[in-house]
Amino acid sequence: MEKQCIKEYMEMYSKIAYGKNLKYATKPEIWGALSTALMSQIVDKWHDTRKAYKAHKAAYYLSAEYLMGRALGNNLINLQAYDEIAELLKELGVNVNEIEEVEEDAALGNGGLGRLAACFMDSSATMHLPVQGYGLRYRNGLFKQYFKDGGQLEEADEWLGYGDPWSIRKDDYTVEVKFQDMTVKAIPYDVPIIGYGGEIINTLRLWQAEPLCEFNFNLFNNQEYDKALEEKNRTEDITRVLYPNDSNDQGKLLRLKQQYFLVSASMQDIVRDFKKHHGNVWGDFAKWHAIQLNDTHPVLAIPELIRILVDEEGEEFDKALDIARTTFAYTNHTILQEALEKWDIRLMEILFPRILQIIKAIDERLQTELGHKGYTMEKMNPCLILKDGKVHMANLAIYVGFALNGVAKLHTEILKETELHHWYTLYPYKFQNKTNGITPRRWLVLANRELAHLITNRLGNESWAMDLTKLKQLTKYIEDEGFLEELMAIKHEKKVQLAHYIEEKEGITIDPDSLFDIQVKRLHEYKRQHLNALYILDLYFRLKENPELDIPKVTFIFGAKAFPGYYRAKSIIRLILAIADLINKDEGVSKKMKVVFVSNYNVSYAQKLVPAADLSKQISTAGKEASGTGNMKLMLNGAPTFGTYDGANVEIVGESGEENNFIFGLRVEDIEKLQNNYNPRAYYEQNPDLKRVLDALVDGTLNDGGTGCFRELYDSLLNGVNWDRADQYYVLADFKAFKEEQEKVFEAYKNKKKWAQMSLMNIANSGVFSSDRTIMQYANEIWGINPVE
Ligand code: 9GP
Repeated sequence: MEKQCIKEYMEMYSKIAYGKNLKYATKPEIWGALSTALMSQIVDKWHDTRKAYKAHKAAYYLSAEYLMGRALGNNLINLQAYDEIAELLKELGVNVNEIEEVEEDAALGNGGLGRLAACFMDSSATMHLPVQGYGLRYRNGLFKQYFKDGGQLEEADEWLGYGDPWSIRKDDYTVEVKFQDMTVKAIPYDVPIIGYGGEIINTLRLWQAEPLCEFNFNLFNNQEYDKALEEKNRTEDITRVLYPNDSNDQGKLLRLKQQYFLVSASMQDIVRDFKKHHGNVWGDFAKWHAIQLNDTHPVLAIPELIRILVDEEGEEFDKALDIARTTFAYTNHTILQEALEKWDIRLMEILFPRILQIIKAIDERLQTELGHKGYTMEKMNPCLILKDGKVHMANLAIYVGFALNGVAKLHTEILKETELHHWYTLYPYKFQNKTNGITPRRWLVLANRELAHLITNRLGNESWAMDLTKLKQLTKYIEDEGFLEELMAIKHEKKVQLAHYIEEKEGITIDPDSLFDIQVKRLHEYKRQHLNALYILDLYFRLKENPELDIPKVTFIFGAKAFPGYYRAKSIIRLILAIADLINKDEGVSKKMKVVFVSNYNVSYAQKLVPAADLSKQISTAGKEASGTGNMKLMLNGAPTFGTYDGANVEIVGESGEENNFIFGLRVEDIEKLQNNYNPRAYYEQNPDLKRVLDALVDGTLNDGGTGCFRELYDSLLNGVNWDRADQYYVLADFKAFKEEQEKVFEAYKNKKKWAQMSLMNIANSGVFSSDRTIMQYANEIWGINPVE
């Protein structure tokens, strides 16, 4: 990277874009100028990458979510120019961290699924794989979270406030997307995905919805101003936010519109590109393209491709279906019914009747095939795409797709043996496992530069960042006191940095010498943040009774967004905030423990939290967490897992050893046995500590701001609410085991050397959880694509 060149570009850009000399530029302006300068440096390589890919089969990743986080720091790492640019900024009188901090996160996702997509983009480029991402450019992301009067509130995320130097609008690749009642433009914004080393630059293409016509001139002239802009607003709503509230038909229609908008634009783009390079030899389509459907959100791509082939290219329906059957593969990321989408047939009829017609034709083929196999209607039922007035998206993906994968070994087993057993008996060869992974560049090289330096020093070079299994070599330091001390000094430094940030952002003082016990992830009952909260409350009561209780000083840290319409998730946030308030204000107890719920948890916050964690809390109900990826990030940064035998925790423990983690609670098979006669009230009655904390929800100990939501939560655990069974996620059943395991944590933490060794064993054995490994498995075992030189 030519430092001088970058500087000159920044000076010029500052004059053109901001009308001022660079030395007067504000921090956001410096960020804009630097980012644009870097873009100018990569454009040729980006172009070369595209050219090199033309002769190869490519994979396309279709996803409603990409949780990218900030671009600048990560791109500097991948360009291996971080230190150089830091120096340049120093010459300009600013610190690189301050410039990184002004960037808003591109939070175009909700949780693990979206962050996985982002890690896959990074790994594809790093492994030189021809993979292109397709997604939506939500102008206002998901939402920003803040706390007021003890609860979560949401506001629009204006992440584009300082502009978007990290994408290029490509008007010449615009396509039109047609709905029954309107036609809109899909404008691509291309985001460069810089592979580590900077040689390969892949593309993430994000579509933005825009109207065919800015406003209706005649209506405006007639002074009907709102009406004149109606079409524009209706169009822009399509890519305004991720997961708009779908509690009524209007909301459902908007979500469906979003999904079709994404897939129609992407399929038109792929077909256009295919025709340009291969003419209309449709029989070759799957030789050149594999399309991965990330969960059910992009499954409409299947009928859309068929529609294009039949209606626009004149292919026969069965031929088009065959092409689809060799092109699409589907990843399942959850077994929770709420996330396995089923859309009302009547809504599809309103928006795109032709697509519905195609889905019906596919369903007929399915029924015929099953009929030939001797299936009765009853046996067919679980596989049907159309039933009960709904379109079952996962069934469509599984029937047409040539492969379907789960995201951790346990999850894939559950799919085969239980959730999708009916499909497994039909097509066992379609089922695969691809255990998730995370990119070591963002989650170690960037987020924990101190630890990355230590590793590079000891291993002799940086090649571990491209082959994470090399971390295994660190096990040779297991008895090396000097190394262990250095490791713990880095952990302490990261805790100091986090403590400063939390002080500044949340106004809460925490002690870096305390044990940082961290649970960060989406808020959901199955993830059981409330189990952690109930334990903390129990510890509070015990400390009140006995201030001398022999535990190390501890800070419990949470970070999570609750979906705006998910009432009980919001109650759990309120509960944790109330517990934090009670404890942090208690002069005596707060000397021993504190509780912090950080606001607006996002990728950038995670980059600060993950390296500072002493303990990684992964306590989902066994069988419910498909994989988890936060667990891998925390492991890579040296935090032992405190978790249930669920998702990828199983594999984490398998790699680093049970003795280096804290595993507790019911396993899948225990829950299977328990489920038919589970009586949470028995646990409540037999365990006085559990009774005490649950009673605290309703006896006035905790303030729920007059909402009544703690009572509702209490009822959900003990009595069941509406038609739901009491304590569906076995919180009460696991409380005792949780508590016993946490005691073991406190005991282990007292032995500093032992703890450092546990931490080291986690780092050293995390290599398999690199998303480079995962993406190579997708490439080899599903897509049939190869790295390109
Ligand atoms: O809940 C899963 C999480 O366990 C997994 O790690 C992640 C990536 O595979 O996907 C999450 N699923 C969703 O966000 C929705 O299906």
